[in-house]
Amino acid sequence: MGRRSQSSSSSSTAWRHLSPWYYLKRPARLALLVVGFVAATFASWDRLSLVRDYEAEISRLDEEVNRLYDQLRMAGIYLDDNPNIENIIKKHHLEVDPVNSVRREKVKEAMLHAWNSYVKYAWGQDELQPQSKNGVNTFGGLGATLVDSLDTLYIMGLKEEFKKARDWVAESLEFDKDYEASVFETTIRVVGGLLSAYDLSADKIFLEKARDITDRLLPAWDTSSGIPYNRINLAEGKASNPGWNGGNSILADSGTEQLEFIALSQRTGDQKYQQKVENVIRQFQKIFPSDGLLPININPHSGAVKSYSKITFGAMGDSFYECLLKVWIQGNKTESVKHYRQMWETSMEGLLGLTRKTSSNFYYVCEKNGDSLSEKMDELACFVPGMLALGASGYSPEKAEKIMNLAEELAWTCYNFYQSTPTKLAGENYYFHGGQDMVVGTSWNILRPETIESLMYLWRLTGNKTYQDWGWDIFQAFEKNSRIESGYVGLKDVNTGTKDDMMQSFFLAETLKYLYLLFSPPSFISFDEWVFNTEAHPLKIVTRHGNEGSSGDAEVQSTGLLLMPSDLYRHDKGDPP
Ligand code: DMJ
Repeated sequence: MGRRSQSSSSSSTAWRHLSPWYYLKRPARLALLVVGFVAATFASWDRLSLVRDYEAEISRLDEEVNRLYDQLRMAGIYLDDNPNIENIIKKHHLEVDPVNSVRREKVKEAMLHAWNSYVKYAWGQDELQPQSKNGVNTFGGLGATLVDSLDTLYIMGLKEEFKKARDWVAESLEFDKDYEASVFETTIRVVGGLLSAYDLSADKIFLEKARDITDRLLPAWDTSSGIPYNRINLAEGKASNPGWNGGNSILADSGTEQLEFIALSQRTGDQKYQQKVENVIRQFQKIFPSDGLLPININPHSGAVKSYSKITFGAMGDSFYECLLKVWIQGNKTESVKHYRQMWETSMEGLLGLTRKTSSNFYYVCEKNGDSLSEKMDELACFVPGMLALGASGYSPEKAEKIMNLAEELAWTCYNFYQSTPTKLAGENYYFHGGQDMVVGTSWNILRPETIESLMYLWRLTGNKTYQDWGWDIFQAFEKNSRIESGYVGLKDVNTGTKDDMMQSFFLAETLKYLYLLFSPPSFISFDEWVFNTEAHPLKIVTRHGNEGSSGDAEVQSTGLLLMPSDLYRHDKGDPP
């Protein structure tokens, strides 16, 4: 037989095994085939059901692990590489406080409610109008609420929400806007929010975006004195001051960018940001009065103050003083930043001079117009108790005690701004006519954070849990009056409880974050390692050596700076300083 007919005969032999007739003629083989088929079917079915069972078991265990992990977080314990709970408690000196755990969870739930409402109705826009269920671009369309919320989401362990926000930043956040942005608001919310997200997550996208927006802000510092204009067109780089202020720059708006710009220089290695803001402080030194109280209006060309303009620790003055202290802390309290502390201490003497007390012992900080005192205090000035408490430890023990006492007295006043109204929410400002007790002036409440902020500092720095209880009272008043189905709103009037239609981005950035920290162990985002900007964005303190010049002396340690989540939860000190 030829090769062709041989191969066709062997292939027909193989094919015959596929023919039913082959098996019908051979019953033994048919039986064997059926048994084999049934056995294989059972084996595969059994295997599939085993895989399904295992998968169900794994997912059940996963849920159990997550539940236990949440319980640990609620108890203030953050697992690192050592899962032995006894060791963790011992190592971190943690107190498991069930009251705090419950409170913290409630605050986290409030954040989720605010965040989910923003996601649903205003995703990517600056702020949510909860009653109208609309988004509005109050900051030029920079996703202000989203960027302001990044670190709060991270800190509260809301990983999926953080990831979604992070992807929006990477894919959709852009700054080429034909919009006159506030240099101050953009710095504290957007630059601060991005830098904080970078320090917490080590994700470089945040640093890139922070650098992009800051480069667009920089032309604002191109004035003859170097004191910045307060507004800038982000697309064109054209800077100016608003006409309503006579062309002047505002103190708080011009002197509060230091933390963010210094942090950016430290993280990029580019000194230009730091140089711009350090020059502003040098200019302020030239005009710094002996009581350390700068009027709120400054001419950016001559660098001179408008001497009869207002002096205040409230609106338009406030964060300048806070910034002086915090740059000193950010700079490791070294020689190169000593002048910030000196200026701050001088200003605190000025603050003592503005402080009065009512017949029923409420301390308050007055404002000054020219030579006359005005017995008015903004709720905005309620950051002062926290600032004093934070700065107290740099004084001699006797002076520190005096400063701490004043901090506690002022916090009592601020708490009573809330307690004294029918809604238990504070108005925007208060009058103390002739030393009489507080009377609400402007009666709105826009979900501001300052009192909560101070309570958080005071609780951490005194260990007195009363401050936590006060914070809880305020939180409950927000829940009662400000929470609606589609977010949180402010009140047009704290006497009647009439609601407004705005969820301010700082409610998520500051108010809820400070509340969460108020009920967390002090070692969590500790004051030894982090400094909070005026919008409550924690920036990591970078090692800075003692005697070098003021610029370029920071030790940029990318590996030390870039925190992974596990680093964030690794705490060495558990007690208040
Ligand atoms: C925030 O944007 C900042 O805290 C700023 O320093 C003052 N105003 C609001 C909150 O009230």
